[in-house]
Amino acid sequence: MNTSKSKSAFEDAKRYIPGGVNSPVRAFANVGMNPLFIDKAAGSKIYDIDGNEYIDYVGSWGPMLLGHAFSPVVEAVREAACGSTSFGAPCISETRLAKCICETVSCVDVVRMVNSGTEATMSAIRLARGYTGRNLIIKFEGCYHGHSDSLLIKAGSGALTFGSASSAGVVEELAKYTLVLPYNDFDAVEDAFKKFGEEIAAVIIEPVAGNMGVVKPADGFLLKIRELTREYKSVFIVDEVMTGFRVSPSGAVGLFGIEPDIITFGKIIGGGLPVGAYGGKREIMEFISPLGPVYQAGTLSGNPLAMAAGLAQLTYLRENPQIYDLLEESGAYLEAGFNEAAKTAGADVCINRVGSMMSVFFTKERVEDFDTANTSDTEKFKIYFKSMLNSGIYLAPSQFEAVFLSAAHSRSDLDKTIEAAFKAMKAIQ
Ligand code: KE4
Repeated sequence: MNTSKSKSAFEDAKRYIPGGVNSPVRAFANVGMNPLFIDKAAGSKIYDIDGNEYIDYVGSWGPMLLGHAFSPVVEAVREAACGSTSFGAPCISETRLAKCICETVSCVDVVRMVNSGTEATMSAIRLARGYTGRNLIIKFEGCYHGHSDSLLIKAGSGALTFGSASSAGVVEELAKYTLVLPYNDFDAVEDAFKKFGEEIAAVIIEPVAGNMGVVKPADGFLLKIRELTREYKSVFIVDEVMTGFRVSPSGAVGLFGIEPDIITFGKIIGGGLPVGAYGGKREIMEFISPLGPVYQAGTLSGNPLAMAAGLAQLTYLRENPQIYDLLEESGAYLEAGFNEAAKTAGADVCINRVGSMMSVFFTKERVEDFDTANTSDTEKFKIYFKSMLNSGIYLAPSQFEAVFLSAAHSRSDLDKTIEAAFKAMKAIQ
């Protein structure tokens, strides 16, 4: 694969952009390679500036559920752009997208648009603290909720000890208000509420983790959190930035039958344009300005182009619910093919999948939390990643991310991907 143009583009980018990228994971550091610079994409395919074609399983990290350059989305953006790109004033498309979300996700009475998943979760945390008058929040190890200070926190030294900053620049005094618990650990959550319950403003969780690789919630784990947050009057925040409108028509809350107080959204609801959102019970959401005392704002929140793109994508999904059956079929087909490839090569893998999001871990263990995810052999992942890329398969450049399928991935795309997996699994042995 000739990638010389990408190589020089990366050198050029590094002259003007820190690390040459606008988001760290894109730098391909986790796989020890230079990143590919992308020229264009259509359907399930992505093309780098050297003209190489790949089957894309990053899908812009989730938004491209219907594939790249999906024409209803492109047309909607094109039409909106002709009426200016931003007003900084209310427009009907904001109401239309909000209505679509509220009608599709029953536990959302009202929803506020922002510009990223980070803004959505940051605002939800502030709202929960303002609504309860409490300071403590609980998150789970391995879950990523964007880069706001209260959420860039790693687990404390011992069980039930408060977190410490996982990034430079996060004030340690703030980190102490975040408790980081093991994902799927019922006892840890119960102990935390027994010890701190009256002080806990909120629990935030990825209902299907995608940022330690894909890890499913243990049966009853989300409901246990719902019970405890209700008992102690804490706010239950479910972060559906990745899973929303992906793992079912009404996301993970629909799939698992849970009723959180607040849900955060992103990615798919923007159709590839910058959109985040947080919504939930009216009683809580009305604490947000201009109605209530919790301030939150944004120059480009509800941007007409982003609203048009999100509305086009969500409308198509609502009108074509059979897409979710297709995504499940494709996901199951890919999972079976990868397991067959690993078995044939004698490679130890754990494959976790929920619908159209999947991860391959190179370990004998069942991956059920951050610790078991970290038993994966990341050197083997690098070899697997490079082999797949050389076969024309574009995966997320990190063990701790997910493969994202779209409705545009054809059976022949999947067969080509599985064939590449047979080669990659042999390469790691
Ligand atoms: P953004 O601020 O990146 O739009 O969203 C943050 C976020 C919040 N919650 C969840 C569950 C998320 O997965 C994310 C962002 N996801 C990563 C991919 N694992 C974005 C990729 C990147 O950082 O470049």
